[in-house]
Amino acid sequence: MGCGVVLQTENPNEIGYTPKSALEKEVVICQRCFRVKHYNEIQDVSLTDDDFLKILNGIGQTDGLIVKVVDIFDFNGSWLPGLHRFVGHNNVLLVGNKADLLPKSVKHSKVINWMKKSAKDLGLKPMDVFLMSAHKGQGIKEIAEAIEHYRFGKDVYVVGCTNVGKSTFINAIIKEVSGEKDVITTSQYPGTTLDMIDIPLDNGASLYDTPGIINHHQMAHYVDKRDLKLISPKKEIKPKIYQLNEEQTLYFGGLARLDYISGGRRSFTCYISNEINIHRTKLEKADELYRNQVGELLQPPRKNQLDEFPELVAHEFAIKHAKTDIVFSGLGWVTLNEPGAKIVAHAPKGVGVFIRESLI
Ligand SMILES: Nc1nc2c(ncn2[C@@H]2O[C@H](COP(=O)(O)OP(=O)(O)OP(=O)(O)O)[C@@H](O)[C@H]2O)c(=O)[nH]1
Ligand SMILES: [Mg+2]
Repeated sequence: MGCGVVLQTENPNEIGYTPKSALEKEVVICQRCFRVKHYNEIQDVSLTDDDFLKILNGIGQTDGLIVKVVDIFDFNGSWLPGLHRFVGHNNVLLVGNKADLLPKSVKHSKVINWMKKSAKDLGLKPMDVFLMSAHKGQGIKEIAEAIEHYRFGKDVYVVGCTNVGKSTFINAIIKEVSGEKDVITTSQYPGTTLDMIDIPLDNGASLYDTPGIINHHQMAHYVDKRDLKLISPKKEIKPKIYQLNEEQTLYFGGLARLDYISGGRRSFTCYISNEINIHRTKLEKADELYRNQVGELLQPPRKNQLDEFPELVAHEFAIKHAKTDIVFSGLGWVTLNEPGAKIVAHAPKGVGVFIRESLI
C-alpha cells in the first residue's frame, strides 16, 4: 500500500517505480517508499498542490464521513483552509493529533473545548471532537468507535494538511484491528502519501487515507530537510519560561524572533521544540546579532542555505487579553498571561504569525 500510487516497473524517474526483481517479494512497495522506510530519505516527486487538490475535490460529491485531522502543535497552520469545498454536505469528525507533545499537566478535556471553540470560530461544525496520539496509539479505539457510529455504513475519508499524521492514524487503526504494523508509509517529510489509499471495511465500504494538502504558511517548507526533525518535536514539550524586561529580544534559532517592546517586566512561556535553541539579547543589538550569527549561533537555517532562506518579516501585536498565544506556524508559540504588552514577532516571509486565546 505504501504511498497509494500504482506500481510500475518501466520508468525509474516516475512515481510508483519498483524494480522487476522486487515484485517477487511478499509485500511490494515502490522505491520511494522503500527508501523512506529503510533510509529515512525522501525522493522528490513532480506532483503539485493542484494534483493533490484534484484528488481531494472528488470527495465533495461523494456521500461519506470526513475525519479531519489537525496537528495540535500547529493547530491553525494545519487547519486546511477551504475544507468546505471537499466536505460538501458530509459530516465531519475533528481529530487533534500529536497529543503526546503537550505537557502532561494539560487536561485533554480543556484542549478539546478549546478545539471546539476554535473550530466554530473557523466556521466548522464537527459532529464531535477528539484528541489522540496516533504515534503512541492513544485515543485510537475511542475514535474508531466514533467513526463506526457516525459513518452509518458509508465510506470514511481521512483528510488534512501534510504531516498531521493521517497515515500514522490509519496504521494505528489497522494495527488495532488486524495486528499488522506500518502498512502505509509515513515520514517526517511533508507530502508522503501520493494518492488515495483504500482500506476495505467490513460492509463493502472503505476507509480512505488521502494525500495531505500543502499549506505554504508552515515553517516546514522553509527549513532544510535535515532540520525538519529539529522543528517538529518528537517528545513532550518542556515549556521554557523567560522573564523579560522591555526592549529585550528572544531568537528561536535563526527561524523566528520575538521583540518585547513595552509592558513592564513579565514572563514569556515558550512552547517550542526542545531541540531549538532560544537566545536572549537586547533589542538594540538584535539586528546586528542576526546579521553576524544567522547560520552559526542562530540556526537553523544552515549557513549554506542562507541564499534561499526568506528574510524575517515583522508583525506587530498589542496584547489586549489575558492568556494570549503568539503563534509561529509550525514552530510553536509563546504564551503571555497578562494583557497590556506590545510585541513584534518576526518570521520568515511567508510563514504565518498570529495571536490566539491560549491553548494551555
Ligand atoms: N509526536 C507525534 N508525532 C506523530 C504523531 N503521529 C504522526 N507523527 C509524526 O508526524 C509525521 C507525519 O506523519 P504521517 O502519518 O506521515 O503524516 P500524513 O498526514 O500522512 O502526511 P502526508 O502523507 O504527507 O499528508 C511523522 O514524522 C510521524 O512520525 C503523533 O501522534 N505524535
Ligand atoms: Mg500520509
